[in-house]
Amino acid sequence: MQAPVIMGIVNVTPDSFSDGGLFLDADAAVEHGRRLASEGAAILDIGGESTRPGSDPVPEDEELRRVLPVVERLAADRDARGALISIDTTKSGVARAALGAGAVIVNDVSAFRFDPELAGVVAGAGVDCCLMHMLGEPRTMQDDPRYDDVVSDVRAFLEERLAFAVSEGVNEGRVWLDPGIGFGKTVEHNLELLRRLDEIVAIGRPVVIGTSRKSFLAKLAGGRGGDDRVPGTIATNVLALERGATVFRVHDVAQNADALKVAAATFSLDVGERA
Ligand code: PMM
Repeated sequence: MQAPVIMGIVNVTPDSFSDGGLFLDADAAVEHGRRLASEGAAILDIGGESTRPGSDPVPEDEELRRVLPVVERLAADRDARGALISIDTTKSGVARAALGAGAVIVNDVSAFRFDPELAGVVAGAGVDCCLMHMLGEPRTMQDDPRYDDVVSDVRAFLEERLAFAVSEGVNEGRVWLDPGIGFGKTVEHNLELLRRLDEIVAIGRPVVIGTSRKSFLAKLAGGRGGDDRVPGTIATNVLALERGATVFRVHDVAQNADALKVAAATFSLDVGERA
């Protein structure tokens, strides 16, 4: 088990499901990213295309317009604040520009399926990447998702995408894997993936987990939205840590960082400075 790494979410979108529209303005997004870094995010994940169920793709020039100024300014802060910049995109053009502006991680929710050239961009830059499982595409992924066995199917998918990345020249040691909570999954599928996350960890690469404020938490806890989903998010993250997850993608950095520090200390993981 490894010490938890917090990835803070900076969505520069009008329509992401929990914070869409809040940080569309570059100044607001930069300020938000700075706050998340000061609260303990080691990574800031900057995205300009919503992947909420039913959403349509965003044209590349619009995505670039949204994210590039934010990447540039938050990457320039890096020495002072220590947060690494991750670009959340499925497009090679956006990734290339973001890497040029100081990003050092590519987070691709399509795992190099939507734009296979993205693998070559990651390989050429020698950066880390996160490959996530999604059933199909955002527009249709929640239309009656089915699996033979969700954990085995997601594991086989991630192994296949890891092999593809390596075949395109990506160093295997640079690849992180993510089961894609909420991406073409019922509540029961999400819970099964969390319950048996050790089977995804067993692939041997760091596992990223993104449950933050997702709708299955509200379905389980009584239907509330937004910040009210933080306790449910924390419950899933502590369990995911126990099952071997390494990177926790969250909106609410301070609360999740506190919970994960306590959980990690209980598991005797090195969580850095202890007062
Ligand atoms: N979830 C969203 C977007 N990007 N990336 C990874 N690696 N894992 C996720 O679970 C994930 C992601 C959707 O959530 P958001 O709209 O709150 O960003």
